[in-house]
Amino acid sequence: MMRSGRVLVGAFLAVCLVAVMVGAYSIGIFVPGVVAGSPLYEDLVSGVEKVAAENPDVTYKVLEAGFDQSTWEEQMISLAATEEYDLIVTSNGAMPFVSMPAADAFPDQKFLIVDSIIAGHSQMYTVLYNQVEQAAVMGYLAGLVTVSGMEGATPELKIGFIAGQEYEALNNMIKPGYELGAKLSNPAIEVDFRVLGNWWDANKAAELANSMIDAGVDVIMTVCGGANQGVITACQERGKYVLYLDKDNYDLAPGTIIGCSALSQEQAVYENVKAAIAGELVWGEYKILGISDGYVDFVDWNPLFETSVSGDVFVDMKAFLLDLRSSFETWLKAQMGVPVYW
Ligand code: RBF
Repeated sequence: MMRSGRVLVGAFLAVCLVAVMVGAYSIGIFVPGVVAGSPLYEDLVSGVEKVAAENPDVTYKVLEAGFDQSTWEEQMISLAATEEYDLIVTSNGAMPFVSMPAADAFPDQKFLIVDSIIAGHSQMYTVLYNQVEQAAVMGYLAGLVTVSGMEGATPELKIGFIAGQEYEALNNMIKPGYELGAKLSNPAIEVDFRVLGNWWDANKAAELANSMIDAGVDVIMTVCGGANQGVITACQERGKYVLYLDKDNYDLAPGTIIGCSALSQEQAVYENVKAAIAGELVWGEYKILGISDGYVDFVDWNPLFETSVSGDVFVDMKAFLLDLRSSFETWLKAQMGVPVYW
């Protein structure tokens, strides 16, 4: 009996040792909302999936925390309290603050938080995108479209922007960036900005889009997660145009979605999760990724861009992108070089 007991204990220890040696690694993905329809959350999950597909020792679980933001802090504490996860991965600018009580309660818990920034928290690593650049490219295109002879373009120099809610990155990067790009294209352009108040109500988003279209808006940038669909449908029905942030998603509505400016969130998640597993992330640090790093770009390589805009808009936009990508010393780059957010 004694002997078989020892054998069992020995076998158990051997299994543990193998697990440690091959580096079993467990990841909790905290989605602050729902995955479907929110491009950055889709890429958050697919970035981790990619790591797990390459490395059988990596396991992960997805927690969709839903739209009641007042419950996120508690849900994050519960996730950390399982003490099951080597790493919790999450995404959006509020998450460093939402995660702080969980970090305080569980000092060994590490967090990789993308689309956000915080400096000097010893349990967190953050990755921020330069969304001034991302939105400025969209504003420039919106400006070209609204003065163009494209079928849906109105005589008014009004462009639109609908956001799910107001938050720091929106007010300090995305909105000023969009305005900067639009004014660069034509100083007389006005931005009609509306806030939906949530990330899911597609009907209300359609109502907002329709009221903007009634006021002469012909092109709308939408940042509303699952509610983007309402903006897309309204613009489809009225022959107007949509600019889609964060992902190459022309396919959702060819001819209506006429511009996408993407963040390489899947790649950023993939790389930084791998770095965390390898013990290479320096906790407390952050990085900011922009056009020159290859993590922010306008998707002009999808053929649907060329077929969705008029010839002159296409040529102007191509020239603008060439300038932006090749010369970091241009006026625009100088304007965007020191965004106010950090
Ligand atoms: N973006 C989405 O697409 N879907 C969401 O549900 C969503 N929820 C957010 C909640 C908070 C508190 C904050 C600060 C941002 C949220 N965003 C959401 C916006 C997202 O982080 C990012 O700014 C936009 O996708 C534009 O790149």
